[in-house]
Amino acid sequence: MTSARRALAQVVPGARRVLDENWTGSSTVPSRGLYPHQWSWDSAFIAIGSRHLSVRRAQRELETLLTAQWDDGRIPHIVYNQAVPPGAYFPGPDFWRPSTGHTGAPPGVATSGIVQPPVHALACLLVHRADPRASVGSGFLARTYPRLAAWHRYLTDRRDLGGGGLVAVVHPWEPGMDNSPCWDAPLARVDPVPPETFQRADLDHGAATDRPTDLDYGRYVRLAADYRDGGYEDRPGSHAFTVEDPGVNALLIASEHALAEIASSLGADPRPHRARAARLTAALLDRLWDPAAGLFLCRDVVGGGLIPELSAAGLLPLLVPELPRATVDALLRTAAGEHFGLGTSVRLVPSYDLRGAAFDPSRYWRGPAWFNVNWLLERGLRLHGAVGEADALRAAALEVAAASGFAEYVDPYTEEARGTRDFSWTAALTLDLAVGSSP
Ligand code: 2M8
Repeated sequence: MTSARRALAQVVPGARRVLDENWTGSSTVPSRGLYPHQWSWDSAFIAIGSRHLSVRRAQRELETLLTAQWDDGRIPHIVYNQAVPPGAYFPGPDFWRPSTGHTGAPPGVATSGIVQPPVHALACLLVHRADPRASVGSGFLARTYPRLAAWHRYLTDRRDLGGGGLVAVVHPWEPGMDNSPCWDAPLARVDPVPPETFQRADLDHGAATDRPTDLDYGRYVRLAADYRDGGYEDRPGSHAFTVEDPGVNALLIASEHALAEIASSLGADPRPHRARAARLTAALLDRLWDPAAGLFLCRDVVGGGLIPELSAAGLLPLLVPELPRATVDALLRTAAGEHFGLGTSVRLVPSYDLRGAAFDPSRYWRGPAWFNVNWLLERGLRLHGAVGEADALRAAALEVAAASGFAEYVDPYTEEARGTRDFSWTAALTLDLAVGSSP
């Protein structure tokens, strides 16, 4: 048996086992030990994979998350399982409660107050497509569409903090790439809270060398506490950390296109969604494209200017259907070039510049290869006709996921497992690739 066939034979039962073990009855934890609650973009990726096991379960995953939506439209980045002991994860639910005691979450639901990348409309569309007749029969899209539309409105109306038509994030946890070197300069302006004022739980489950540092955490806590104490208001100029990230905005554009399709299938008008996607695409090109780097960069709204660090988030605009051909070609060259080495020095794209001064092959989002980033890139490559590259990436992802025990992330050179194992989105997205990729 070839290694590709062996990987395929291992991935499907292995992924099913991970997803079954991490299912709680209403959603899936990213990992039983390290992340014992529901995370926003994790659940979107998990549903994309679990739709191949049970469409109803994938629908439930997404709807559990969507019913935790705040009254202003935001979808919180964590929905807490209140049966889990409060010390099992830091920060726990109490951390996010402002002095008024009320967040915008529905009564009885405990959530964080920040957000994560908007992959949800794309996930809902893919879950619908797994069994359109059952989806229509159960009213899945009719129930989720208004919530998804309100979520996108929150992002475009309340989070255009730079005033240029893009969504900004206000905390390094929001783009999902927590300790990316892109945040080093903007975070350096943030006064960390002292380490003795909080108790990390993550180091009980993972090697310290694979995780953010205490100094990082001190700054994460400061930013989250300031946002909470300001009543989660999104006024321009009120956040010490305000960044426009190409990954977040590319995912919003892809999801806005998905929303247009969802609207059409419900007999609603898709044109406002297409128009919003077109405006976001123009703003993305205008504000974040760096021709010299051949990559989209992050914009530091507080400090001003583009951040000169090369992150895999800058390749994610390959998910944007209306990207000009010259920009696509430049991104393909950058992906295969010395900074990301895809198909040349590595088989899976690293999260950060292989040549960057801050590159670390083990430490979380500062170099390791992640399966969600590679799944998104595989999709983007296919969308723009780079079929050979997409096929090679798919084969590598299947092989590495199976060999690593569905690791959270891997060293991009050695492909050895890092972080936790039996990680849900690794299982879900490789299952999706194994079953033949998303239509
Ligand atoms: C990581 O982030 C959380 C905080 O949200 C953490 O470090 O505790 C990130 O990898 C993030 O992208 C992911 O959604 C989350 C759960 O898998 O873990």
